Amino acid sequence: MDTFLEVLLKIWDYFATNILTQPAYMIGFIVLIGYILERKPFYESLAGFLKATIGYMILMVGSSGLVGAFRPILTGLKDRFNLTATVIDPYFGQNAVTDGLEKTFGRSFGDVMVLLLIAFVFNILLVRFQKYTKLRAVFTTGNVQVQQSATAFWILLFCFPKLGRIEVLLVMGVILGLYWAVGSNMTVKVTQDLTDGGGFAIAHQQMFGIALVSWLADKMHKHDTKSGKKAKRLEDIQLPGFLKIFNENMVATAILMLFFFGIIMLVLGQSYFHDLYISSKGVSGLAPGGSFFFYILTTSLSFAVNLAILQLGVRTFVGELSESFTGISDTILPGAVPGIDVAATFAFGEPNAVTIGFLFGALGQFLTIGALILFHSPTIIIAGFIPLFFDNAVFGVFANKRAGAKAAMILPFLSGIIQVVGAAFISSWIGLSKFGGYLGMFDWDTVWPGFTVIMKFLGYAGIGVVALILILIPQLEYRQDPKHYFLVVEDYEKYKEAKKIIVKLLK
Ligand code: ASC
Repeated sequence: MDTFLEVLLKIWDYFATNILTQPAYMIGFIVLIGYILERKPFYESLAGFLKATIGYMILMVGSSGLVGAFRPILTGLKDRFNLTATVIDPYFGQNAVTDGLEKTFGRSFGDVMVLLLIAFVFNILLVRFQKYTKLRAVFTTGNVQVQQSATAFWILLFCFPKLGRIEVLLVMGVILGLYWAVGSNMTVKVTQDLTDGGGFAIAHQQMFGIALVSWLADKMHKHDTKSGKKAKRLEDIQLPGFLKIFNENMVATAILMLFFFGIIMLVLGQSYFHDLYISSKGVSGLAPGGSFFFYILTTSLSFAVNLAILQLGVRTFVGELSESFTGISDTILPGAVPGIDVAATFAFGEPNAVTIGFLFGALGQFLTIGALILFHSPTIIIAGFIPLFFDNAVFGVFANKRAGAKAAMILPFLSGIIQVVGAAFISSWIGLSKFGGYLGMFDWDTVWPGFTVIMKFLGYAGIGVVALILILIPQLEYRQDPKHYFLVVEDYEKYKEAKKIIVKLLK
């Protein structure tokens, strides 16, 4: 019996390490299985697998290109001003947990893969029993699942230090599995709206944020319509005179980023980038004798370059994914969509909304960080590139789509403030700030601190309360529009038709 279990665990471990936590292969295999279930010839299924995997790999080249180029610039501010600060970045957060677990709780977290198994299977079951749970999305973004597991593990130990190994795994399997299923389910409708029936949802770290931003944007839109104003989307604004050049996304991104990162890089100074060159062994930074001006220019322009790569990657795999997934949703998981990386949204909607969302989020974060320093907050936060960009840019995209340019500025700006305040509060309270990093993405600055408060103060009953809240959310969503709730994933064209009829009837 024991050896049988061991073999099973070994197989699982292999699957988790090589596929589940490597979203490119995860998406590739989902496409492969989908096509096989559709009874496509094997060579076509294989071609789909390759195209989807390559597309996702291209997306990751763009996204890690962005992170690699701009992370050192933002974290550089910490060294430049000798701050003892907590960097909000998922990878820094993961390192902080690994580093602090032994010292704080005398534990290590070797069970990540087992936890992923429990939560992933639970997520699939929740969708399989959709009739009762009303859940429609499967979380497939494994790289962020690992980061979230680490932080959730810490939070759980903070609330219940005495919890044993098995209990931790079970509680987390349930709570994280629910968070993944419920969170990505909340993005289903608005993502279908954005992508005109792209057939996927978001599985990332700001899913509640996307739902909230979309809800607020709809409110703003309603308010505008009521007061007779016609809100304009970014793409509809015709700028006069020389400002016309900003209508071209690559030009706008280049100029704005040159300005934004140019200032920060000048503040950091040339020698910082020379040192970076030495410490990174030439991977990044400014080589001796290189021109600082052109280094700044190249770095800033690489923003637009990587964004273009990222969009190419999304366009490569999204078509395959939505076509093949019907194989899965017609057979084993009816009414389901895959939840994928948030970066996929950047290939839809207005590209300038990505830049605007990022910049207004940065404004919100920087002002709030200034306030933390001014008021001598015990924890100072350093903006990390990933929360700054991936959260706020996506908020910009959804806000622009639903309510126009004004919403695409205001909502990411507010998010920037919330991110810093939320991260400062939770990371000091649970004791992670001491280890230099915190996950810091929107849901983890808002929803998870909320869960932590509930569990810390209600004890074990708090676990039940959190689970209950998560279980109720999709029920409430369903109740708002039972007729079209499943139609939106099953047949988006029909859904649009039905919705139009309703709008006409109302008129
Ligand atoms: C994250 C994280 C990444 C990026 C990536 C965006 O939260 O850990 O590596 O965002 O998923 O494409």
